[in-house]
Amino acid sequence: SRMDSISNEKQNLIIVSNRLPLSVKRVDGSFQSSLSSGGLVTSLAGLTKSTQFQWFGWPGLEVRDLGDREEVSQTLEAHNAIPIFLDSTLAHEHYNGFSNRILWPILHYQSGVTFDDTPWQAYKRVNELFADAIVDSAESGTLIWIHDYHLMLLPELLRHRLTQQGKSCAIGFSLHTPFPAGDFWRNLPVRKHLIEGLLSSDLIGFHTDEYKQNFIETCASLLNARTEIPNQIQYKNRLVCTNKFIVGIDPQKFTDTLQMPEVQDRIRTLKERYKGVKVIVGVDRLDHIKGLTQKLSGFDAFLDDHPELQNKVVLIQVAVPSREDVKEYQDLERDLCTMAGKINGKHGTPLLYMHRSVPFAELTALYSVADVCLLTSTRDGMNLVAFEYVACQKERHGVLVLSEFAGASSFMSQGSISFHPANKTEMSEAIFDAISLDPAQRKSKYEYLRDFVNENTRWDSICDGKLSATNTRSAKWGQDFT
Ligand code: ADQ
Repeated sequence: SRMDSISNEKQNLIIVSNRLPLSVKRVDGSFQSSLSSGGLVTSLAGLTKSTQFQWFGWPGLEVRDLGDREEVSQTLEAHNAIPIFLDSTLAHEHYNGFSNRILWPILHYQSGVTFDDTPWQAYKRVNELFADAIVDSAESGTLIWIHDYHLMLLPELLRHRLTQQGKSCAIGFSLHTPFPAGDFWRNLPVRKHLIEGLLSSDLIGFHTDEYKQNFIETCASLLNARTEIPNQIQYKNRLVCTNKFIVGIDPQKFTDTLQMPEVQDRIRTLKERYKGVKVIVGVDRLDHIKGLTQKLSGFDAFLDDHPELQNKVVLIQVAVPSREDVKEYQDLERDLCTMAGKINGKHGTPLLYMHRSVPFAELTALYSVADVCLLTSTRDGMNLVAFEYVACQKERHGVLVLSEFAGASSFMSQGSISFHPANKTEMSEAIFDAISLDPAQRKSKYEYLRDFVNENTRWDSICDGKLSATNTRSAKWGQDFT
């Protein structure tokens, strides 16, 4: 029956990420869940439309009482989400201590990271707890798709447990960050453990060829793995495939939202407010890698270079709060506030700096009225905001000004204006070029980007292929699971 086939499908795919796509909150003694935000959730949102799966992850809060845990599990069950409970100290050390303060900066080429054993032990422990929680739900043939840098040891820990239980499962791993080049990875004292952890996967996916190649070279130099066959790594009798998979968005979700009457109203209001003014938009999690201090300096330089444009340009910057428990992120927020104040004091008030999340409808309205989208990442796995801006520019043909260090730049540079984020003169020129492009040039750039965004939606091709990997091995991702 249909129900049978759905529940069979459900058995076939397990997705794992540190955080569940739903955040759970305690409200008046009971539990409520809501959709989390961020790149990973956006990138997998499309899956929920087409595919049945179970999603394992941390629910985002500490739940000690067994009865409460049962209640949280039931709340999440309706969304196929399965919570892995962690006590708050352990979760904090794993997430903030190791993942965000040590691993994240190294993956993004930031130097000056201090290693500490306590968070490392927590990282290992959390990966073990994830493996323990998942192994019993998997059956032979289940495809297990693990996401991101918080869980790099999980493929090995899970493989070990599965083998002990006599289960044979394909394990895929997707990294959502860059993987650094050369010997940068050596900055991490536990560099070998993490690479070995990953190499129990059958397939490791990266956003770009560059990250993939960096990883393969690190496996060769650090572990003496054999890498002469392109895209393959042979290590300890295992054959691991690697590939590039373009993570995209669901552009339809944006075009549909733009049609909503309240969004149209909002667009009219914004157009009225910024009549005769060029609107530049930026939307970023408040994170060092997004190059927000560089963005504000570059904008400041641009205003210095073009006094004739005073009151004719505005930068609307949404800085979405992120990792607020980490000191480096608190410091960055303070610096940005100071810079924003100085720019507004010096040049009239050309900068609208918002340190908050904005509702989705407001986000699409902003994208839609902006003449330019300015993204200044110093390093960035992909950057989905670039895709989202394009999805909202059907009428205006606005210009994407995109740092050459965003992964997206390796696909979108032809349709955008690229620049080096550390060079504020270059950034100033890029902004000026963007607002000066004539309609024909804008149209041709826009069409290039539109086609790219529409052709690479939500990993659909991967997901379809992935599912069939256990059955027909016919599609793209299926072929990669050999
Ligand atoms: P992020 O660093 O979070 O993702 P990005 O790819 O730009 O960066 O995705 C951010 C997402 O958050 C976008 O989809 C955006 O719409 C959403 N968002 C922004 N503001 C929001 C708000 N106010 N409320 C809700 N959602 C909001 C990481 C990597 C990236 C990589 C992605 C996907 O750092 O490089 O592209 O994962 O792999």
